[in-house]
Amino acid sequence: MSIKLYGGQQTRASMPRWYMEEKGIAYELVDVSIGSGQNLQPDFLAINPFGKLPAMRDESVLDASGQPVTICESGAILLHLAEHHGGEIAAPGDRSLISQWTHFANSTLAFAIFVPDQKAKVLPRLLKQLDKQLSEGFLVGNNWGAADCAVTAYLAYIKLFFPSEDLSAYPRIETLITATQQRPAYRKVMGMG
Ligand SMILES: N[C@@H](CCC(=O)N[C@@H](CS)C(=O)NCC(=O)O)C(=O)O
Repeated sequence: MSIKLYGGQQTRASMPRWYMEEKGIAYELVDVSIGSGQNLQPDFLAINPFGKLPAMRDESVLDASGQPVTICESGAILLHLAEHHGGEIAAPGDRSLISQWTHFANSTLAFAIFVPDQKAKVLPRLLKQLDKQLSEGFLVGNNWGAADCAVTAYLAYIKLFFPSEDLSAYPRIETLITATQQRPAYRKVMGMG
């Protein structure tokens, strides 16, 4: 199999994995246990010297020295998949927009969800705008893609990590989270049975 995704239970590997499951992209999952410190062993550090999950090796895409590309960072992996396997780049600007959304999800939205003072000050503003934007369709182009995957995964984290969070002011976000939690591909990668 040309794609190896290195991931572990309850890591951000679920994001690129969800994307590949939804898009029918074949991959091999290599389970790396953080609990037992496998991510810090030489075998895995050769894949990602930072010892972080997820990481991915794609034998169908080569780097400048002709080697299979090996990358880390869930957002970069999603963009790579969108470009090389998901057929998402219909116009040059699509790559820029997908990059914008994966960065937004992994930095701006993630900080607003998980950093306590940001959660109070910034999250409501982001959710209000996302609620509006989600009513306008997919985030990039006319099909579900990497941008939707990244942003939706973080929105769903809100209910996962803060189950009593009241999202009733953002009805489209609530609907999206509920619908996402029912998707077989999402349930599979999140270990929801
Ligand atoms: N921004 C990175 C975060 C990567 C990250 O922090 N991964 C966690 C699991 S979700 C990890 O590998 N933790 C193990 C450690 O830091 O030792 C991404 O989105 O890929």
